[in-house]
Amino acid sequence: MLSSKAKERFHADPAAAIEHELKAFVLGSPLNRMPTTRELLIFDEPLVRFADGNDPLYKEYKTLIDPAHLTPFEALTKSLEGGPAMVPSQLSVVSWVLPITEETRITNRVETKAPSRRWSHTRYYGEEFSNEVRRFVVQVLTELGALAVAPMLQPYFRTSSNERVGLFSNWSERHTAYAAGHGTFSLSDGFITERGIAHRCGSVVTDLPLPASRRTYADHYSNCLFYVDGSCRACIERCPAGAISEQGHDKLKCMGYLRNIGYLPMPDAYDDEKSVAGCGLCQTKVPCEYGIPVKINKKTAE
Ligand code: B12
Ligand code: SF4
Ligand code: SF4
Repeated sequence: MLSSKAKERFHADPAAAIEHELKAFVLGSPLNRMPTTRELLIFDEPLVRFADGNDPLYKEYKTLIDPAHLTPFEALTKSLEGGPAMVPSQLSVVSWVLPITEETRITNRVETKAPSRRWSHTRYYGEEFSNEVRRFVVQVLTELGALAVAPMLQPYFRTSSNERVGLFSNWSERHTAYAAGHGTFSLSDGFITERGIAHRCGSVVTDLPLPASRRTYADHYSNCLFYVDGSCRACIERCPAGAISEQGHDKLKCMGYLRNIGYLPMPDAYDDEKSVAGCGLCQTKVPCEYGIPVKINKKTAE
């Protein structure tokens, strides 16, 4: 339930109010806590930006990814009874990035074969919490009388594969993050934001008018050192599966490795401890781990 103060904030400046609510929810939620050490957060304060639901990029994604990749209009329409007539043509997308904490990143840096327990917990409990964030944003927008949907929570959400891009889903969170100007893709396939590549991200489509955030990057690879000046390649060395090369990321090799690790065996696991291993070694102990390396290098040279 939104307080009357929160409603006032929404009335005055909806974009700033959503950012405020989202940050407060992430930092205050008891679900954003490591199961082993409740004092530790799973995610730091989120980055919040907005994409224009009619951004031509979404049409481009149909060619770049697959015709099945949904536009915001399709994502909202498919979730409502009543079809297209119910959905206004002007839509916005709230996009957020949940940076993985330093405490977790440090533990993953020393690993060389499988992720640390905290990384694995971020994969399992962190994704459960990400879904809570999705539900929270939908609830806030609905309370304000707006239409809202988190495509990843819909029964229509699915992953698939094609010859062009291999594995893909019909709603790529990172492609919306790109549209909202959060950052760019990279050699390892991860998405590099102001808070680096070690994060999870999410989004909600709404008909609440929100000002689209500016994209300031020259192209979709500008934050990765390899694409900027041919240097770095640290992720190639980090990957235990040999899934990253100068040609990019081999999704099948990566997925095969993730499946192989499967659930981390934890001999001292407490009752009910869940661990989807994940991996993410290519997202720690690399120059893009917690910032934009291109900017960091520039600053060091000054
Ligand atoms: C399927 C999937 C996988 C597959 C395939 C990944 C992939 N790259 O598509 C596998 C199993 C391999 C995988 C592995 C991992 N995943 Co995963 N996965 C997904 C999922 C469910 C869908 C991804 C998708 O739709 N991809 C679409 C395709 C098309 O993307 P793509 O091929 O990478 O895109 C390329 C092209 O578009 C290209 N491109 C070419 N021309 C152009 C032009 C323009 C204009 C643009 C914009 C782009 C572009 O650039 C991109 C990069 O090369 C998402 C959740 C979601 N719904 O988004 C999570 C997600 C991508 N995974 C995530 C994570 C964290 C992981 C792991 C680290 C596992 C873990 N948790 O420990 C590893 C990392 C692997 C890696 N090196 O990136 C995060 C990524 C966050 C981040 N930091 O980038 C996501 C977003 C989940 C989340 N909710 O946060 N994953
Ligand atoms: S480790 Fe280097 S080459 Fe790999 S994604 Fe990060 S910046 Fe790019
Ligand atoms: S997630 Fe692991 S296996 Fe996949 S590319 Fe990164 S380091 Fe390699």
